[in-house]
Amino acid sequence: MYATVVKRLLFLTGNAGKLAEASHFFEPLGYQVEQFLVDGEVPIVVEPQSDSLKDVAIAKIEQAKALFNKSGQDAAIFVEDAGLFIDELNDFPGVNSASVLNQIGLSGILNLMSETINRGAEFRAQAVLFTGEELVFGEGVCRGIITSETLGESGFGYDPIFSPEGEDSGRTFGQMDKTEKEAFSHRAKALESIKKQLDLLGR
Ligand code: ITT
Repeated sequence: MYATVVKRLLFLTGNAGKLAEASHFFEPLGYQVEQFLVDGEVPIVVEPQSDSLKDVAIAKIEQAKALFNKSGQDAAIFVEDAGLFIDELNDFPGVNSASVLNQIGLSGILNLMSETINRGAEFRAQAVLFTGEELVFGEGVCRGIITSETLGESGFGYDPIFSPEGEDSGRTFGQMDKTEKEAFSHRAKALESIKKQLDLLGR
């Protein structure tokens, strides 16, 4: 009998919500997800000015690889870039979702949309995993609507104002637990795609 090998996955992120969702997804599949730290701190990562989540994610994984070489541990490394793209606001806040949330908050988004009838929007996620030999990319999109008020306190970020398509009772991500959100989310789709490719690679 061989012992089950637990694979370590180091996630370079400063976002505790993203880390918790990646752990929730990967741990039942035999991965141990840890935050990527250097000297006990989340390293500072420079994000390029770009309209492309993929360009930002590639810049992050390159920086993670450089830091990882120095740390010399045996693990896969992982990054993810995500954002909320609102139809009537020409995809705002998009790649700037983190800074916009800091600056105007959920109430700022709701105010911008107070007269807006078309409430369509989507979350997009671009994940990249470095196995130690190859880069594996996964993308996910989740369509939905921006609600007219904040609903729920679960999740993080924009979750209380986003209700995914196919959620018949109109609940937001903020009103769901992790398993429920995973059934719809952009992140779960991106991670699912990565997992399938790792299986094909025999990793
Ligand atoms: P990193 O350190 O991983 O870059 P971040 O918070 O900067 O963390 P992103 O740039 O990927 O992460 O996220 C952009 C913003 O979109 C940020 O404010 C998130 O809170 C928000 N966001 C991303 N995924 C979300 C989700 O599933 N639900 C709600 N908000 C989300």
